[in-house]
Amino acid sequence: MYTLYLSKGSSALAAHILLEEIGAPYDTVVVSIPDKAHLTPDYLAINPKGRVPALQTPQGVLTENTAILAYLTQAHPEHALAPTDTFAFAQAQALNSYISSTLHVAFAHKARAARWADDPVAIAAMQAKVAPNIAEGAQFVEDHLIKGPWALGERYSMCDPYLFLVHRWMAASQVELADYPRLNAHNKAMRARPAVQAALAQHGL
Ligand SMILES: N[C@@H](CCC(=O)N[C@@H](CS)C(=O)NCC(=O)O)C(=O)O
Repeated sequence: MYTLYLSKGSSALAAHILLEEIGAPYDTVVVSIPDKAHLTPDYLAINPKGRVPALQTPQGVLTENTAILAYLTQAHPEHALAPTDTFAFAQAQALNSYISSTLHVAFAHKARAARWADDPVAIAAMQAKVAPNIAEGAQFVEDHLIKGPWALGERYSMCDPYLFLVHRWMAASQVELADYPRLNAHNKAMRARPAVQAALAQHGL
């Protein structure tokens, strides 16, 4: 049994989709970021980083989307959610790492710019860079990383739920979506999957 700690609409959606795809028993605990529930002592006892997602597994708590996605994949090998070849697996990790360390961080400057500066002028300047930085990262994904129809090619993988978030960040940053046909096709294919629909419904999306 897994427990996924999530805030609705957050990046926890990626792990949530993967849990639905796998079909393993899980429950969820809503840790509402707007209500600052991620900063309460109860939640900090689970994830001292004060971030979501966190996944309670039979072996302990895991944090970081990249780690959770890879863990669920390897804990349920029967679903073949990642390549078994060492180099191909590393390539999958490279895509997820790019989403985590470049695109998610670029998007975080929208709501969390105060993490990097106190000066309101600097904060506004960083927020103005969100759309161009997301657009640039998405263009890199479009041109180099997404193989199509799924992130890694013909087979659905642990990268797809995470890539799904990129489209959400693009839309939320007013990036011109029409410029990204492969990401748009991926988004459409994702939305047709029952697991994605089930997870989105639980986030009220
Ligand atoms: N690198 C982390 C980032 C986690 C993260 O920042 N999550 C956001 C929600 S999408 C959060 O918890 N934000 C609360 C905050 O920044 O205080 C991961 O991929 O899991």
